Amino acid sequence: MTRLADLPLVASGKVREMYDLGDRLLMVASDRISTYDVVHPTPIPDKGKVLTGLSVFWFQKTGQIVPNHLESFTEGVPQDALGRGLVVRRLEMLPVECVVRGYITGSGWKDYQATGTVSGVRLPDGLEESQQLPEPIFTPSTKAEVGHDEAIDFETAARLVGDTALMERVRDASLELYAFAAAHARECGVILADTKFEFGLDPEGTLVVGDEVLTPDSSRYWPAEDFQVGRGQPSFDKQYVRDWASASGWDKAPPAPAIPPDVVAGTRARYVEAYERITGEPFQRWLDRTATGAPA
Ligand code: Q0T
Repeated sequence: MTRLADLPLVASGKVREMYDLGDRLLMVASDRISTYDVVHPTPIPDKGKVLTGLSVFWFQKTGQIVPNHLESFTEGVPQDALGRGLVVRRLEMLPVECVVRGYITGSGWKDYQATGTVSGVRLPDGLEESQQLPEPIFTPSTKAEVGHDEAIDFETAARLVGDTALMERVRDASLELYAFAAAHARECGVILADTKFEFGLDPEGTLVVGDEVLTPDSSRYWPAEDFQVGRGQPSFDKQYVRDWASASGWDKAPPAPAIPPDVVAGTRARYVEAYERITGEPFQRWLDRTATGAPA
């Protein structure tokens, strides 16, 4: 487990950590990877840097749509976190996960098959697995401390947040961010099937996007050239690991198996490909920009 310098740990997740910098926070993405919700003992080299570079790309591209918590990816980032660490503003986080779905897949597909709805949103009859929805839908969920987030309807989310008008702004901001990002991704040959945002309020009460945004860990990205409705889609980033894990006979119960070198290399290449398709820049450029910690 990562333990940076001597910074106090604020929060630790399966694949990243948040540290206390005093008046700011430091988010650090690790190279750890999970499949079927279990973290493998083998890291994917540069995965944390790819996700951090993608998050910065999207924070910069969407900052005019909704303000976000990014302050710096250079100044203030400790040497051993350069490229995978972000200095962010402290927010009062809202206690809901803000999911937007443009396609019906994953838990949304399960819920739709069982009830015809997702998070209380009624969908047309006869949708096929992975089908694009008539329009993107906002499907909030709880923030579970352990285990799986649970889908909730808009009214339940508004009650948790304690302010229906604020929840309407959160929903509208989420849908705007998704529409912008999905259109950009599609031009890059990538389908943004769904994504999850987390929001907070700054000390002035302004609504601000926090967390990581539009990374492969917070989103489902599908290569457009492989898309076929009526079946589950191969994930852009994790499919090598999932295919290998299935063939290995692993029962998906912890502990996850070590990943062999060829699967590690293939998976790293997929992460880098996602970065390069979406940003239009060589991943090496991100490594160079973050090599010294000097202001960009
Ligand atoms: C947070 C205040 O990131 C988390 O866990 C990672 C292991 C969850 N978390 C978010 C916060 C943020 C953000 N992002 C913020 N800007 N201000 N708190 C705390 N925990």
